[in-house]
Amino acid sequence: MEFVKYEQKEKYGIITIDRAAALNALNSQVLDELNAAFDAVDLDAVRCLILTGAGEKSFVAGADIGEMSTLTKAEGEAFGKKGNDLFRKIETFPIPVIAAVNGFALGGGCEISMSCDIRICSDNAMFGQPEVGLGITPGFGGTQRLARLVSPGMAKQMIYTARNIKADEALRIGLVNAVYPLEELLPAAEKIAAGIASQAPIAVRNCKKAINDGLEASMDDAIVIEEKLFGDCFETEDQRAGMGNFLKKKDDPTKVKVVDFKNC
Ligand code: CO8
Repeated sequence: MEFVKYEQKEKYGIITIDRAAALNALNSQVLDELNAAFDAVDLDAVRCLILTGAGEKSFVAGADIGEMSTLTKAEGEAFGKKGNDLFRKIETFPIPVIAAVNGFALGGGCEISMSCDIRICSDNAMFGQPEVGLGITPGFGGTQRLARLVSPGMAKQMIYTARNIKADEALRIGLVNAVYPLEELLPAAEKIAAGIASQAPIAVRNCKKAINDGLEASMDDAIVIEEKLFGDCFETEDQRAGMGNFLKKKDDPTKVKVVDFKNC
């Protein structure tokens, strides 16, 4: 692949968008390569993914404006669908995906980060949905995910004004979980990924599915979704081993595991 790199590190993998000449902007080729990279992940070995951008300036500076500039209505819809299909694949990917946002996350860049389970960023990160300034709407899910992740009012202000926000503001409104100096961002993402990968993998997958599916359902239906996925865990070795270890005091139950987001 030309613009997407993949590295597997023990039980987690790192997908890097590497199109430095255009600040990692998403053209059709990048979207196709990302799609292929997710399809190629060995889900028997890998329990968590990190998505990041190459370089020190930009995570993803948006969809490729040059490519979009000549699209017809039908082509615009098709391009939107290409991005949306990929982002939905990321959102519903069986294992957690952490966005390590290392700089600009504008337009499609903010949108792809929002399709990930967890967002952390560097202190030079900048988030925004500048589309209305270009005469378009956010087309890769931004109108939907931003309103759900922060609040409709904050999403509307960001989208209608096309103003970008810095890392500290993204943290304040809950768009990211933590902010790090740039050089500490990837190590922090790897620490989180390794921490997730050390947990019972089927339980983690079931949690992702329960949270995602439940958020799209009524509370009555959502708790049934949770009950089913909870019940499924009782057919796993991990449940027997995990509870057995506790009962045999193999895992010191007095060891309280409390951390803040930045250090977990
Ligand atoms: N598309 C294409 N090329 C880009 C993009 C982009 N989004 N962003 C940056 N580049 C290119 C620049 O053209 C430039 O290339 P070159 O060196 O050949 O001139 C190179 O990257 C470096 O960029 P700058 O020189 O502009 O770097 P600066 O540090 O001065 O500025 C910015 C950085 C502020 C990020 C600036 O590049 C910028 O404003 N970029 C555009 C940001 C933007 O508006 N993004 C949103 C795009 S729209 C979108 O994402 C819609 C998603 C939904 C699509 C649905 C379709 C139906």
